[in-house]
Amino acid sequence: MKCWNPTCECMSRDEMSSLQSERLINTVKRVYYNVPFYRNKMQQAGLVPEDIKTVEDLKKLPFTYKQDLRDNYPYGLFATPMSEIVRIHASSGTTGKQTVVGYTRKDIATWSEVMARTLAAAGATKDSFIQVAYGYGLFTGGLGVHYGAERVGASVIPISGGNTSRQIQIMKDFGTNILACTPSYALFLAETLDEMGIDKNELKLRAGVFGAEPWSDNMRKEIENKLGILALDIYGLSEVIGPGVAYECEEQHGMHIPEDHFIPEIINPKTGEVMPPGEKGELVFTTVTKEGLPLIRYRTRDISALTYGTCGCGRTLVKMERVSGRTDDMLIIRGVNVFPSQIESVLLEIGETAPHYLLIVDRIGTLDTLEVQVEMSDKLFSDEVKKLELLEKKIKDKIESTLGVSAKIRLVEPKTIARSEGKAQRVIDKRKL
Ligand code: DLL
Repeated sequence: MKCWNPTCECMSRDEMSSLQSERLINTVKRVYYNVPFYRNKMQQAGLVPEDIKTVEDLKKLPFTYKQDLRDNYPYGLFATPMSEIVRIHASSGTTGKQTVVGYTRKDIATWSEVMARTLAAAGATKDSFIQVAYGYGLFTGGLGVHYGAERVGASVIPISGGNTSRQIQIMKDFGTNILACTPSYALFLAETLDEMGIDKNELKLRAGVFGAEPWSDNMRKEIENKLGILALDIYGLSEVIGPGVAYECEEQHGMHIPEDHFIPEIINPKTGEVMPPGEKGELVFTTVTKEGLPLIRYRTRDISALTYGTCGCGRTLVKMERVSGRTDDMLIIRGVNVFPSQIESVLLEIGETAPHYLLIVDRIGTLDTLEVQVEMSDKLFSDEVKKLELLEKKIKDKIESTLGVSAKIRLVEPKTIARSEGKAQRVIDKRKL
């Protein structure tokens, strides 16, 4: 599969560092003189723009948090006059105010460029048909992929999320080659395909770019088998730009970050210290080309690790490993750290249930409880009780041995766990109520 922009995706480390340094110096100047919030923070840290001379100096700069965006709601961190802003998006999040982000015309061009790289890595060309089933609207998924697909010159099918049987009909009739949606929705589409009695070979689907929520390699295999495609992980967040912050290539081993635009770091979330390559920690981004909302050392709360080197695909861009969870969606159950994605991985590895699950965490007295509800497949549903009990025990034992936490397993009837058309909700934590 072709690189969209070999000059930027395959440059040497030295070339990349000098490009990053030059762009970082400009960004720091821009935010210092245009955004009072950044100026104040730098002054408090005793820094002036001239202190930032190379990308190595990045670690001197203070972090920016989601809360800072909320405190400056809606436009307080924008670095250009509103007359330069041509698009506004927002991400809802579970608590507090929306996070509002703005793009200048050049930012939209940057976004289209990084999304074109993402889609080209999935095999998109001007001959492709790309079905965009991410939501259109304030969410960045739909329009982000849309603009990238147009930049590639593909034929875009802007269907947005929902209306699942129509999605399948269109996929079949319009000859969709690349599907873009959340991995949970991809699975739901696969299930519906089956129900509609359409064989995957009747479709022209070749690849999917799935992201916006955590998923596991086992889930990938499930989607690939059911849809007969190459399933690629794509990552992004509205604050940084939207989708396009990292993308997998055909190697399926980590996501390339277009670091000529977004410089990543991995830090220890407790101490803020920068961690060496390969170690897991919190992902932090600094944007070096954005105009509307430049971000300095933005704490994503996503957990990942970075690896440098030349990839099998030829790209030299740093890779981030699959997001294993968020510093804030980690459940602590009786003192054990549990990420929903770890449980998903166990369920799919056993592979005897449907890939739909819900975690219910509660506290009885002082004791945390974890219930894992998992859907039976139709075949399993008709099995005898004894067999089901054995399966429950098998799941329970496997979760206990892999995660070190005991859980109650409840096999529930097929199709009883709510399906999502966007980001799936997998955890109900009753302890907070
Ligand atoms: O979800 C942007 C996006 C749209 C990415 C479409 C990929 C595809 P937000 O709504 O701001 O933006 O949510 C960002 O979603 O901090 C992660 O916690 C999570 N996330 C996004 N992609 C992945 C992924 C979009 N591939 C938040 N794996 C991020 C795991 C992901 N988590």
